[in-house]
Amino acid sequence: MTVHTKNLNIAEIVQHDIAHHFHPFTDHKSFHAAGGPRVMTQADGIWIWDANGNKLLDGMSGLWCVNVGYGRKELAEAAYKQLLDLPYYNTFFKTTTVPATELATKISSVMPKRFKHIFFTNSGSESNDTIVRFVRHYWKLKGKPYRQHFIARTRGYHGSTMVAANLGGMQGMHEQVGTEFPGFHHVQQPHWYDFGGDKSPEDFGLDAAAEVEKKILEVGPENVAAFIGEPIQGAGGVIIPPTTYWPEVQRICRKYGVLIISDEVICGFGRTGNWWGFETLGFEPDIVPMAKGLSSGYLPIGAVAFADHLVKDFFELGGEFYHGMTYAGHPAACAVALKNIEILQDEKLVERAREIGPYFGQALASLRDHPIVGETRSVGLIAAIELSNDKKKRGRFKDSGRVGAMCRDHSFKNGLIMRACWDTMVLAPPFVITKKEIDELVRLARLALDATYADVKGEVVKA
Ligand code: PXG
Repeated sequence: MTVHTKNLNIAEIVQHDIAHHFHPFTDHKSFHAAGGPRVMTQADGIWIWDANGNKLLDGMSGLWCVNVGYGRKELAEAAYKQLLDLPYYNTFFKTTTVPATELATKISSVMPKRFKHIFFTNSGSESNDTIVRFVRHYWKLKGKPYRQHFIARTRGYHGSTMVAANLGGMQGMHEQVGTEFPGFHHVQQPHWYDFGGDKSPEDFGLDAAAEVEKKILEVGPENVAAFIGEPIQGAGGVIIPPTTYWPEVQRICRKYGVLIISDEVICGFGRTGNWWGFETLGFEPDIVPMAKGLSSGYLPIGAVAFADHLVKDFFELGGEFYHGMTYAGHPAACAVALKNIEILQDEKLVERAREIGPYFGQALASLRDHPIVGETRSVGLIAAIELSNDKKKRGRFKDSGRVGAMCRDHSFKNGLIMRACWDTMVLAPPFVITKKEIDELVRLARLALDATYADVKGEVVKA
């Protein structure tokens, strides 16, 4: 791969960025004090280059999205062709475009049969906003206007619009917004490592599910509209629930007539080794928001799949749904997403994520002997490494997030992009990663752990 950065004035770009660019999820004071951004310029497969020519292994597929890997010409060509044919038309007023209709059909074809109708959005956040609007209206149509409350989990992430942030269980986000919206409730995340104590993971999974029932009873079953969860929490720290959790949550929701929303923005399109995280975790949702892997991040697009039993009544009784975004079903984004799904199918990349998953898991497990690694866990190609000051007791370093950030920075410096969720290091590499590249990823991760250990040695309890 030729890296063509010769004509870039990097110092000027950095200067302009500091002067004009307001970044998302960024503390600008410390960001600017540390010299501003690292400028990314090119990528291929699982590798990404910055403007200084440094080559990094992207262990995060961008932001959990570039599942088919970088440098896919077919995706660029699909966008180019569509932009020439018809760059834009809406899908509001009894019109459609070929890619929008074909993509709805394609998504439906890779889902369980009951999901025949797809609503398009531009992001995961918008998908979850769409769902709240749909569900609240749906229950009114069904003569149950009190069913307006949503139950979600702590450290769940469902996006950053106001409604999505309220569905999410990120305390920092709630505090900045001020008070939470009424009608959004949270129960504890099914995180055995931190909260399981002496219980077996299976028993803990049942107890965590029981929290959902407790909350339903507290809010009043007649008031609860839906339960939302990521099959595996992503931004919350790759929380893989015990196998007992989701089937029990499903049993409880069915008992009280509560709809189940499986947020597949990260897990969808093969990340866990099946097309959908709910298949891996063993439950059957009514509503499925998706984004990220839908287009492998090449263009922004999101969608929501609704099960037939909901759509039937909604279409029959609902009249006009007063909701939609200008770019929903954007033809170029749809053309790219369509091609992306074809690539997943033609190259059997979902099967690949499933087959290479155990190798990835074993390679990461080799890090368990490290003095600051408390646990490694993975499913398919999504994984976590827990940093611990006391391996035996599953202890945590003080000032949650401090040591994780150190490890992330060391990792970046050494050539591996690994993300820190507090003191949990997380990984979600592109599905095209090879065994040899997995070995390299783990070698680089160990270097980052070693460098972190050197910084915090004095805080670590000897095993
Ligand atoms: N649901 C889930 C499960 C997500 O992970 C969203 C919804 C929202 O999608 P949009 O497209 O609106 O961003 C997400 C997004 C992180 C991080 O730091 C994760 C996400 C977004 C930004 C940062 O890990 N996930």
